[in-house]
Amino acid sequence: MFLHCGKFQFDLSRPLVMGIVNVTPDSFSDGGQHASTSAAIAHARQLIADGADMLDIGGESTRPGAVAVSEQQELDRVLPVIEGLRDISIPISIDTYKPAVMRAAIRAGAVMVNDVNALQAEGALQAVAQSDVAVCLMHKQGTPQTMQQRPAYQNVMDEVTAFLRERIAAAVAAGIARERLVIDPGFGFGKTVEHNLDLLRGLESFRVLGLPVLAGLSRKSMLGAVTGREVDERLAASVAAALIAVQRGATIVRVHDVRETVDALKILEAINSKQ
Ligand code: 8Y4
Repeated sequence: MFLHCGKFQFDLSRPLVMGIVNVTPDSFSDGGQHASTSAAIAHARQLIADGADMLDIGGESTRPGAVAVSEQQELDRVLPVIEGLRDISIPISIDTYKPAVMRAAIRAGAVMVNDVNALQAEGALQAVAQSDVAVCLMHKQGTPQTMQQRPAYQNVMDEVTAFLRERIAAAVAAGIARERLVIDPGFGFGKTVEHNLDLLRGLESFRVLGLPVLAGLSRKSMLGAVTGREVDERLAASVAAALIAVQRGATIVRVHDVRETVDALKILEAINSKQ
């Protein structure tokens, strides 16, 4: 399987590690815009050194309960970071659901849109269709503000699959070639621990949709629920979850801890590429 990402073309016979770069001032307190820009650029360069295959740059927290930021605020956060990374050799994904941010980020060099809203915003399908970038269509139930209040499904696998099927059809109808699409069950987005475990257990079933699967499990609360660990102590659980996801068919894993995840995937690769 291949993924067409602007000027990049990924061979997905080997799993890819997407490193998370957050550009949110709360991580860097009172240093102002410049401080968070340089910190994010430095972090991005470290993730590349650690072996990331791509970077996901986001300027709005989508954690449960997080507050929305304005379009201008988001642009002010992410554009200087994308521009500051012009010299890197790996692709940049922009984590946004806002069409204006998608367009500006693509103009600045992003080659993938990671949309937790699966291009449902007004103008989002068109923003991506009028470019040649890849897009990740993610499932969520509800909005980041309310999604963890009372997640409910008849059958989480079936409902997530049906939603992704519909968004794939919408993207293709808008003129986005299948070669540019990635799908994602959206771990933690309007799901209980049991729903998340069902999705990870059943991840192989998404194969029926015929598209590469991205899994984002890194440090998420389901790992805290299972291990009893706080968010900063979920490294081992995150690496384990990424490895399980890849063994069950994920071809991209979105992670904070790139170095450790790359090492784990090397062991899997070593046993799978038998002599
Ligand atoms: C600690 C740190 C605990 C981070 C929770 C979190 C996904 C995603 C996010 C995902 C795709 C997050 C932007 C949530 N998760 N994009 N984005 N897939 N495609 N929470 O699973 O990392 S943000």
